[in-house]
Amino acid sequence: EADIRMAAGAPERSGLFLAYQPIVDLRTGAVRGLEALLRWDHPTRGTVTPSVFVPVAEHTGVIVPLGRWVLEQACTQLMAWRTQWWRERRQPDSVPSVSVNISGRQLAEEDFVDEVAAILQRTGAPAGSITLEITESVIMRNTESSLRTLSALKALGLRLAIDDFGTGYSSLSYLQKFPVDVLKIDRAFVEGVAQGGSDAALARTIVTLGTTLGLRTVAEGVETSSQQEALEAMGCVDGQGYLFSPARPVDEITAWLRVQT
Ligand code: G
Ligand code: G
Ligand code: MN
Ligand code: NA
Repeated sequence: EADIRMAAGAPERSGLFLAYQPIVDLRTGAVRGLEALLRWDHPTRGTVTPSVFVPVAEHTGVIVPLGRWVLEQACTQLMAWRTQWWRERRQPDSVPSVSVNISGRQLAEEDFVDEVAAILQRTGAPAGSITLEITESVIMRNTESSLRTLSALKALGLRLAIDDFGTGYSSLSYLQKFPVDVLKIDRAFVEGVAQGGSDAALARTIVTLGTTLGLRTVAEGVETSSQQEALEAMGCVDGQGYLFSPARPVDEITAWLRVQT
């Protein structure tokens, strides 16, 4: 706990960095986006996974400054790619959009929307190329204030995704009210999607719901081509998972992007 508290105060010097996992078109493999995921090369404990330190950062509240740093890093990286792509091929817009995970603690901060606006302004990142991922359970925890905050973020031009969809007891009438663009189908449903049982039925229901509401659906945790084919057959357009690529550090993902875009 003391470790993450210290690290959040000086993220770069403490070995925290962002890795990026591609989100691709399930049919063509074309890159649709990149999800920024925190990694921590701990000086003595090796690589610590975010499923260990993110909950601690949330519990202690240091996720607020840390999350701000993550967003600024991701926006800065997006601009670095756009500059590179402009120099090399005059096509900054072919750089895919970047997704950033936002924790409930950040969303609940009174000045969250102002902070996001300030980061966009400082980095020059186009709002339309940034997607904020918020879990379904966080959104549903306080629907009225979520609705207000999400609407303000939407007004800045950001894209919004509901993360881990299907696990957080959404009321469908609320879903229609929220100004979201993307539903991310939780990995738990993707796992059994090729077996045709209840996972498949639930995944199909989410895709249909997304289509009905005019939202994109992204399947998370796609590991096999039979999952990919089953999802495609359901009408799910985008996917993300080890089948395509794990999250990779900037240098590696930049090399990968050069080939893919
Ligand atoms: O990358 P990995 O699968 O190990 O991520 C584990 C968990 O940590 C996931 O739930 C992911 O959403 C979360 N996570 C990773 N990076 C961030 C981040 O920058 N901010 C927040 N709030 N959560 C993150
Ligand atoms: O909770 P969130 O969806 O933001 O986090 C994504 C998490 O899923 C990260 O920890 C990432 O490393 C992990 N992940 C990404 N692709 C796969 C996959 O194909 N299989 C599994 N098991 N995990 C994955
Ligand atoms: Mn996510
Ligand atoms: Na998720």
